Amino acid sequence: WEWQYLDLMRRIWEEGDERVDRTGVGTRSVFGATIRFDLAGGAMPLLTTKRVYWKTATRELLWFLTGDTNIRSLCTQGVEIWTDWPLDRYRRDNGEAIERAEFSRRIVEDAAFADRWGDLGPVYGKQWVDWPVYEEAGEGLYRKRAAGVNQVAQVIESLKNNPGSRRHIIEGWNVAELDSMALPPCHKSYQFHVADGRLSCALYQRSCDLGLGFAFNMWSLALLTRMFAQQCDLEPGEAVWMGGDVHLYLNHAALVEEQLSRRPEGEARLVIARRPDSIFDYRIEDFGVTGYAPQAHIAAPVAV
Ligand code: THF
Repeated sequence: WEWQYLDLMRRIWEEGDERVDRTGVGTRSVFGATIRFDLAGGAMPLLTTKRVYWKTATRELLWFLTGDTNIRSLCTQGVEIWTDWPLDRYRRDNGEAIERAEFSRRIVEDAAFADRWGDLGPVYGKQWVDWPVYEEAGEGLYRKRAAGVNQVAQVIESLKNNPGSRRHIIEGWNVAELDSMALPPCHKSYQFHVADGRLSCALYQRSCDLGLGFAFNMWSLALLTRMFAQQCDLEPGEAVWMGGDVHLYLNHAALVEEQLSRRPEGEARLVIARRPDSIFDYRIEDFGVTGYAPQAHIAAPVAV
């Protein structure tokens, strides 16, 4: 499967449309791409042409499932993949040249500071488990209902009770709240599908950083599918990834060259140590990977 990724990378680097993107870094991009992976037998789409920190990606996914949108619990676990956005805002608002490590340390040590500066707005976690609902409050007024919609719990229920449905969807793109998010969702829409006792999931990702984010996004798609399958007593089927604007940042040239010179080798498998009571009860210790012997990590900067 990894050749699908490497071929897409080469095509974008050689033929992609070059533009100055939102971040000012510049990208080459193509529009519309699909990558498929068969999850049968515990196989996982973990890139072998560079080391991917799957535990970091897993911690991020578990964080989404808690509904949390503050980076504090990530920073506490040493996960810094979301730190740059709050950091950027803090620097802009305060005109202060604080170091990233110092900012992260304050987020961890000072709860009030984290409340004020660590929140990303109503991003993935909030929309997944608490999508806001409004109810009439009389005199033409509306108020937010105390509990929103838990899309994750609803999809688990619909998979159990009505597996043949074509509506098993978890949506992150809440149009009315996009403006209050640090970043509008990239992996915005997940659709599950049951056929022949197997659970598949398709992700539509409107925008994909192929050099950096994709490895995480593909892993999380597969992991989420495995967790859903376990909870619904189904066998894992396929993970189908669909990208809209799929791009390579121009400052990832060294990564692209190095990765395209490597060849995939081996296949990772996921072991889930127990069957938690619900989709919300997984812990990082529940997951193990076997057969993963990747080539060296390739560092690359993230565009904010
Ligand atoms: N913005 C951009 N420009 N790229 C992205 O991939 C991205 N995301 C999330 C939101 N905005 C994005 C953030 N997710 C890394 C991984 C995932 C991220 C952000 C950054 C990253 O730096 N990964 C490194 C090191 C990881 C580590 O140190 O643990 C890597 O080599 O994988 C995509 O959803």
